[in-house]
Amino acid sequence: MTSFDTITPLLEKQAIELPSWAFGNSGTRFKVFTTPGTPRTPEEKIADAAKVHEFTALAPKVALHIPWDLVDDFSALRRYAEDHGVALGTINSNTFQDEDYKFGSLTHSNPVIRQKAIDHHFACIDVMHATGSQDLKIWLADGSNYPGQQDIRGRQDRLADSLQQIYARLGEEQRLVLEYKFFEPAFYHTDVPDWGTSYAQVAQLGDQALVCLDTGHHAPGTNIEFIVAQLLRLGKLGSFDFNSRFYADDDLIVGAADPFQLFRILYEVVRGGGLDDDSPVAFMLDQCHNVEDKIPGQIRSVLNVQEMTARALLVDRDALTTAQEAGDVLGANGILMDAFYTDVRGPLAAWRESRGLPADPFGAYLASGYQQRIAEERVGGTQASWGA
Ligand code: LRH
Ligand code: MN
Ligand code: MN
Repeated sequence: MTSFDTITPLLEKQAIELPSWAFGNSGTRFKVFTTPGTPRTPEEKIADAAKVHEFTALAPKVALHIPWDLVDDFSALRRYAEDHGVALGTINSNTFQDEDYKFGSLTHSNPVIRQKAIDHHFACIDVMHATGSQDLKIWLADGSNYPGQQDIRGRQDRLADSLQQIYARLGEEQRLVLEYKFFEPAFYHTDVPDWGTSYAQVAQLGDQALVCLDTGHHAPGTNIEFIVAQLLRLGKLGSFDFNSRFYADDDLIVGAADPFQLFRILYEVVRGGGLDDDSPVAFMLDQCHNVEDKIPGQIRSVLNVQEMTARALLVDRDALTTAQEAGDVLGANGILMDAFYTDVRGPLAAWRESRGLPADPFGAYLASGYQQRIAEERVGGTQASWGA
């Protein structure tokens, strides 16, 4: 197996973007439980995200959701983030909480409503210029509930036109990433339900348009690592929204439900050059912490990604290729499983200490007193999303 020392230069460069909404209260349509110390402003969310980076050195960027993180002065928010040791990352648009979008946004048949949705994305691009963000992430709730309710073909055409207009507004360094999700909130058809549709739409736009893969957005049993391999092969994997699921879009801690799946995904990332310096892939979390404390939840998440990345990097790829080409079925499988079963927690802890970080970032955070301080200081936290 590859030795741990040889993989640390790659691990050192690992960067995982945190979603601002992971720090707010969230829940299901049944109840949003509150957590003491929950941020009340975008600034407080950023301050909490910065703590995750301080203890792990893994999370140098914070993604924003507009309008959840709307502020008067995004340049000032950028400076605030930088003062806290982090940068602002992906700007996520939101066309799913406005009455006007009941029957769609970028796909809507009413030109006034469709223009409103396009204009929202123009406003997001303006925000990106102020925040220094690279990516505009678009996820659409657009779809229908009943066969015959909508012209699904016409909606694809309008989507293509809307995306074209948004794409034309991007700056040279900016990118559009189109996220797909197979269902919810629409239950019959969704306008961007799968990687193929996202790929077909972004391929028409140009090099600055790529696919976003949210690990929670597939039907049960989907071979997600195959999609990762294919999109990397096509040069169109722009970003990940990491989380884990047992049933639907559960938004649980990445690596919690199925660590082996996370390993397999990260192996294909490594295999496909997704960790290389010139890789287009941005790694992001998209999670909600409904019942657990949010900052420790995010720390656990980035550590899970780091651990599985380390294991994926430990795969002896030369030996694997030899076994694969020799038709050695069990030998090849054994080589992959050897890396998966390697406990990297000890070497990772020692390596962290050698870089001046806590060996146990999770424990160090809990002992730091920050959680108690914010619980005392902050009263009346905000809700992260659409949970109520
Ligand atoms: C949709 C989604 C998308 C949204 C986020 C809050 O399910 O994954 O990325 O922006 O949740
Ligand atoms: Mn997502
Ligand atoms: Mn989702």
